[in-house]
Amino acid sequence: MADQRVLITGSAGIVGTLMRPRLRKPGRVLRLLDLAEQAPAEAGEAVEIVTGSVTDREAMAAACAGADALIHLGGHSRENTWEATLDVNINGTHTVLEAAREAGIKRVILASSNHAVGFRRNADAGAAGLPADSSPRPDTYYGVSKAAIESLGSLYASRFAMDVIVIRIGSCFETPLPLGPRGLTTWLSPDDGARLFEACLNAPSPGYRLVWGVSDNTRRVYSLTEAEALGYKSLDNAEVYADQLADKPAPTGAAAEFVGGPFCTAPLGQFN
Ligand code: 15L
Repeated sequence: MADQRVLITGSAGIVGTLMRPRLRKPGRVLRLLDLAEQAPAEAGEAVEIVTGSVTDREAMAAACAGADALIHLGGHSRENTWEATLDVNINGTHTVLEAAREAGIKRVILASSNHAVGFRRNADAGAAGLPADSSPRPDTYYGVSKAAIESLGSLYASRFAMDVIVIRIGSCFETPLPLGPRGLTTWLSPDDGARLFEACLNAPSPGYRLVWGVSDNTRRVYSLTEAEALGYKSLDNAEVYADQLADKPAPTGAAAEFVGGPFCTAPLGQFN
């Protein structure tokens, strides 16, 4: 049987770098696209390194050719100017989806963020957690761009019968420690991240889905029901780091009230 070829955009970014070693497996080739320089293939590592931008139609058409699935992580991952956010995150995702559609890629996974709903209240989460399809309440231009790509994904799934799974990622880092106490709520461990991407790649005929990307943290405020319906099972819990964060100041004010934390008060349109 031919290898499964998975195109990952933004593969040199934080999440992409964490996923590269975790998503490799026999019978799979990872095609890694980024503007930034990437580590060359290790001995025996089935990767194709592509340098290109998600805003470049020709580069995206070439990158999508022959791919079976797409994981779109590319784009600005924090607040930026409106122009840059529009160009790279929203127009870039449109370019990526168009290229995927034209190339006949049927399975697309889009990286959204908790900041699409950053102004939802932690206190409204309830026992099950905030539903994954809570309507957008963005906290930044960045959050607006994530809400927009969720809509684009829905549109492409409905119009073109593509399977599009959008993941509202909490905070995917090696550990929650750099994030401070909020990380005990929002952390998606890299291993859980890989488990979730695998579930998204393998779920039979999911159509359009919106799920949270978070570990089964004791303090989580996001529902896992929707991701679990795809076959995801979290095996990690940020609480094991709680002692190491005990003397760090807890968020206050809006950063404590809303799920977007410090993004809710970050100056709009300013790179930070
Ligand atoms: C995000 O969407 C960012 O890309 C990431 O850098 C983190 O800041 C994360 O949200 C978060 O909320 O911690």
